[in-house]
Amino acid sequence: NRISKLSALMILALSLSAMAQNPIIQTKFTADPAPLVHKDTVYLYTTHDENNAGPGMGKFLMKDWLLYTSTDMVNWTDRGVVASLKSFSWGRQDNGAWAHQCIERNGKFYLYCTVQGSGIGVLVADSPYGPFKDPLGKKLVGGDDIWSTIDPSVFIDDDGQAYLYWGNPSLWYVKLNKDMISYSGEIVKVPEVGKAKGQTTPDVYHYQEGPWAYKRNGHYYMSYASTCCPEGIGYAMSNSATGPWEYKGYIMKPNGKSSGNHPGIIDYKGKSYVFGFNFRLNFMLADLHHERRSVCIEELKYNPDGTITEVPWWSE
Ligand code: FUB
Repeated sequence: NRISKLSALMILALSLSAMAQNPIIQTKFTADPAPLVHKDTVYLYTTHDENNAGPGMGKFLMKDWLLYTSTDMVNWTDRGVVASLKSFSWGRQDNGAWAHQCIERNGKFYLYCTVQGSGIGVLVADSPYGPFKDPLGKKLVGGDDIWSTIDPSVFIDDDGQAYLYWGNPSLWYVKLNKDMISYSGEIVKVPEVGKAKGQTTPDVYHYQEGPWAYKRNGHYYMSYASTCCPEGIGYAMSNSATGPWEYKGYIMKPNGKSSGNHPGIIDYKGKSYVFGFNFRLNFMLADLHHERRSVCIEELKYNPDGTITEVPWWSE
């Protein structure tokens, strides 16, 4: 009887540990996951919520960007800080290292970063580990509406045209030149991403922030954090990188206990994954401070028509 109790406990422990994958990083607070698949490795760039902000320090305290790598989506190696506010001489230095994305082109790695309140900049490196340097010495985008110039996402289409998307509460894009550090043409405001067909008023599906643009099997996808708060992850599809975008549904519905979300989506070794974040570590640590977040992953399934099967809130 004692043996069967022990085996029951062991089975429980094993199933708990199998479920205890999220959050995938438990030694630092991380958010805004931007995974990059390069050769056989997933390079996961994250923002970094510092945990020493006391009351009155504001919601976010974010000064640098971190890198983790994995070759099995289970074990993540901490590669440390890859860039910080100090990487940009033109931006504020005290706080505001918000969402980012790294993309590879012709052997160079381009890390697009939000310096919140200052604009979006780009850093370049010869390796995904860095060192990342600012080739421009000035912001790449960010005009009068500087407070909404956040959350860059970059996508390179099959014809070689690259697009930079960003924005809160509207989605914007511009065509990047082949050098990836300059652009041509107008900056375009994308009309109404995330309305269901025929719908005339915004609702919880609606685009809020955190775009993640990609192409898969001929379909263009725009995933994003849906209307704040709490935020879920919504997505729209199109026949082109410039839209029009048709709202398709939730990838993940919002959860009342959390406020934010921010998608990053990849295919890796025959499976698809959505990254985002939850607040579990923060809750476990007695709610240290509101914006102390932790990156999570769930497997994603596509239907034959390219639509995505909704996944439940991050398993813990
Ligand atoms: O992490 C700071 C900001 O919170 C991001 O830029 C937004 O997408 C939201 O996740």
